[in-house]
Amino acid sequence: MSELLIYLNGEFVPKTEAKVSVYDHGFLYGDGVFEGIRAYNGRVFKLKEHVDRLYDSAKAIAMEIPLSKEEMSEVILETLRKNNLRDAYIRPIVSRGVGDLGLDPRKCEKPSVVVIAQGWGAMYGDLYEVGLTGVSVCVRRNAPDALSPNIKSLNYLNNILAKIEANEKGGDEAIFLDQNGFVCEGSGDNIFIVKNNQVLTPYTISNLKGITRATAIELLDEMGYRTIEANLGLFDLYTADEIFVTGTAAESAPLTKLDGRLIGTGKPGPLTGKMVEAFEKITQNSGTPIYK
Ligand code: PXG
Repeated sequence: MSELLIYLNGEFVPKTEAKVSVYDHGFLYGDGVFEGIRAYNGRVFKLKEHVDRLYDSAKAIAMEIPLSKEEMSEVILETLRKNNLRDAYIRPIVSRGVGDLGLDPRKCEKPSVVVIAQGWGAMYGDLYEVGLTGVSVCVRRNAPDALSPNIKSLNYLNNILAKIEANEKGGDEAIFLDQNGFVCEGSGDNIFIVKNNQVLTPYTISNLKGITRATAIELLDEMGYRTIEANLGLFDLYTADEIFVTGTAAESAPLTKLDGRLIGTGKPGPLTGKMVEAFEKITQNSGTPIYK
């Protein structure tokens, strides 16, 4: 098999040659933004939404991406075509660019733009049937007035610390709380609970405005469930009938155990099952075609 081609600042280069400078502020400071996108069955799922969020993240860190949104979308599609991909994980990355050792972003002349696309299957494998084990972690989510969790920034240390803690405690996914003890999200996904036939999810002040979250809310709407945004505590999670998480990587996945408690029956619940099915259907049957 020939080497994967990566888009790097206007060119397609083989994976082993796709390199950025050690003076890039993405490397030095985590100064940049990224997206995680999936392609299913020859189509890119929610391409516009992901490109819009990439530009919103850039706006929030006062960085101007040197491509229009249309150009960025075309680069994403072209990266898939160059690698003959139909089912893929796509990672656009825009960093502040090459500067000097000082923090000042004014020293960085032009943002670096990278798009990686590679083949990818389900993240959690057979855990979709069994359900994930969650662990609420001690490390708190970045406060919105420190580093907004709405920014999909290259600085994912907060999430990585949560992941380390979850791994240490034998969980599949970390559940973040904020300084007030309200539930925020997972390390890479949003969270929903079902209780007495009502669906609830945290407000997005303390988490990423997930595109899968928005899709889930639409799908639930079509099933006759109006999702309520609320402040949720661990008590609400422990006593929920069902919990599921949503994300580009995780898709929609049941969470059946949390901090040693079984959630509901301890098996993926009926509404979660319907969500997993509906999500699979929409990803297989919608999106921007990669090939003409
Ligand atoms: N919260 C956080 C912190 C995320 O990083 C989501 C929620 C879900 O958002 P979307 O728009 O994808 O529904 C994310 C996105 C990984 C990985 O390797 C995770 C994400 C993206 C890319 C890779 O686990 N999560």
